[in-house]
Amino acid sequence: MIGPDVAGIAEKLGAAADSATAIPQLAAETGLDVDTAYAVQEALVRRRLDRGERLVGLKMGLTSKAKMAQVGVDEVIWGRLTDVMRVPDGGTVDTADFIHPRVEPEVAFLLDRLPDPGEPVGSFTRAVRAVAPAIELIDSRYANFTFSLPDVVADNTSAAAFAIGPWSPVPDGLDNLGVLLEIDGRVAQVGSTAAILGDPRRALDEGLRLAGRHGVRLRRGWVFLAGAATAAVPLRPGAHVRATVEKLGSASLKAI
Ligand code: 0L1
Ligand code: MG
Repeated sequence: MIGPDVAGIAEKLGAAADSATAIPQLAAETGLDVDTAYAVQEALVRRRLDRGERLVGLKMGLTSKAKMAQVGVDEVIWGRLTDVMRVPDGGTVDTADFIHPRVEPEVAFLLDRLPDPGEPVGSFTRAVRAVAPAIELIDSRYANFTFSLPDVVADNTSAAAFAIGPWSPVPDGLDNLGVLLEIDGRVAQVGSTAAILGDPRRALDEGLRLAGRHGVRLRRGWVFLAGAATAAVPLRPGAHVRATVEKLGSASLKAI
C-alpha cells in the first residue's frame, strides 16, 4: 500500500506558512498517522534548513489542560525551532507574516549537558544552564485554527516565532511560579508554571523521551520551550505583549 505523500504534505504546509494563507486539514484525506506526521514535520523543517535556517531548539506543545481544551487535542506534542523564528526580546513581529497568530506565556530552558538517549534527565541542573520567561507566537496553518493530532504535529505544532526574556540561573522551585500574560498593559491570562505538566522540568523529560523516539537528540546550547502555562490569546496589530514569570522576570514583543 502506498502511504501518505510526506514531501507533498510538507510542501503544502510550507507554502501555506510562506504565503500566510490557511489551508484545509490534510490528515483525514491523506490517511496521515502521528508517526508519519512527525516525518512530515521533519521534511517541513528541512525545507527551512535548505534555505539557510538553523535548528536552535525544540518546543513542547499542549503541555497544559488549558491548551488541550482550547484546541481539542489531548496529547503532549513537540516541534522544532529555527533561528529565523526567534524575535529579540522587546522586538517587533508583523502580523501580516502570519495567518491568525496567537501568543502564550512560556518557560524556556537553555540546554547544557544532555543525557544519552533513553536516560532520564537525572540532574536537571546539570542538563539546564539557565531558565527564562518567554512568549511563543503560534500560528496554525489550518483554516479556523482547527486540526486533528496528526495535522498539528505535521504543521510543526503551529510553531511560528518566539521571544525569550533574560536568562537566570535555575531557581530551587520551578513548579508553582505565577505566570501573567498582559496585552497593552491589561491582564489577558493568569496561570502558574504548575500548569505545565505539573512542573516545567517534567517537560524536558518528556521532550527527551518523545523526540528521542524519532531519533532527535537535544543539544547543548539549544533552547527548549517547555510549554504554555495558559491558553493562547489572538495577537492583533499594534498590541504590546508581555509575559511575566514570578522570580524570572518578563519577555515582551510588539505587533504591527
Ligand atoms: O505550543 C503549543 O502548545 C501549540 C501546540 C499546537 C496547538 C496550537 O496551535 O495551539
Ligand atoms: Mg507553546
